[in-house]
Amino acid sequence: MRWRRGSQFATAGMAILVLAACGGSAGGGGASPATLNIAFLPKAVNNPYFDVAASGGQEAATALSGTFKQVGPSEATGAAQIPFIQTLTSQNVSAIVVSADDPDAIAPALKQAMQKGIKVVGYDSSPAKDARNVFINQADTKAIGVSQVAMVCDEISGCAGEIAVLSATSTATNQNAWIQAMKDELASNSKYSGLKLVKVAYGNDDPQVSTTETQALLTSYPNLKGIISPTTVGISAAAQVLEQTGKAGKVALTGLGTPNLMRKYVKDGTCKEFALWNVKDLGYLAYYTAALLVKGTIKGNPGEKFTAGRLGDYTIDPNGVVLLGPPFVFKADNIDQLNF
Ligand code: RAM
Repeated sequence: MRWRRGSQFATAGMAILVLAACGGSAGGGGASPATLNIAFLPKAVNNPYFDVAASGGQEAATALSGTFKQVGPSEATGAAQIPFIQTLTSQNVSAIVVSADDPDAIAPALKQAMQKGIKVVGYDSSPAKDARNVFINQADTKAIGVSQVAMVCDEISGCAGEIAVLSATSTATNQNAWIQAMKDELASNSKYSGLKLVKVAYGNDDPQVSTTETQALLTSYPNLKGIISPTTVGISAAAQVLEQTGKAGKVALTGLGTPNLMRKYVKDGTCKEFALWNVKDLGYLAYYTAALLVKGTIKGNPGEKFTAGRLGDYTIDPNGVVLLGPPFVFKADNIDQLNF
């Protein structure tokens, strides 16, 4: 397998480059100039995906002699994230690294934090553009949409018939952008003229709701040929439903998942392939970028270049976005090499 950038796999044995005391003024709340007091606020804390990202944040914190903590709701909604943003703001953390459940709902609270001098970095799912300094995008949005459609097509005999999407919450910035990219690809690429997207269902990144929604898809669309679930919670719940209802192998399943949650289903053929990125590196890059903002080494302006430790060099794009790298496809022949 190949990750474009350094990963826990590709860089085994590589030296970690520690960014030594960067110059520049300190940013960040009431923290003392040297303090990197950075908090991660994921969509929800009971989602293993965010624990993997947190391990990368912790790694970067150790490399930079900063502190790391993760707080967040157990339900993936913008409303549930707001009090956490307010508490972190009153605690004067130096930066908040947030995956938005709802880009607009959390924007006012994030803007209040920014007014206090707290740096805001989006990761995984971006807050509104004016409510963050930088967004760390895990992979190119279009590339994700295109690859999701290509995988479901590969797995459906003749690449024809009804397909559905099982998403996370209806307000998730990342899933909504990926679904739009899938729709664009389905509409514009004649290769997929036989595929018909009949429903976008929302499992809310909740295993139980995702299970119920998958069951409802199978009942409402008895001719369904494939499901794309671009969420680690949704795809694993859908796999379980397909297996339990005897639909494994009959209804194709692909999407975005973690190898540990999907290993069993890849091995038994319920899901032949799915994609994801290096989640630990996403957390590492998000922490690192937040730290450089706090130190004043970067301002978050388009065109700025910086080095993020063991991951190397990045540039902030015109939309204030930093791209981690391309998605990676997991299959039976590589899934045992990956453990997260
Ligand atoms: C879930 C979350 C997260 C998304 C992954 C693929 O864990 O919705 O935001 O990036 O799936």
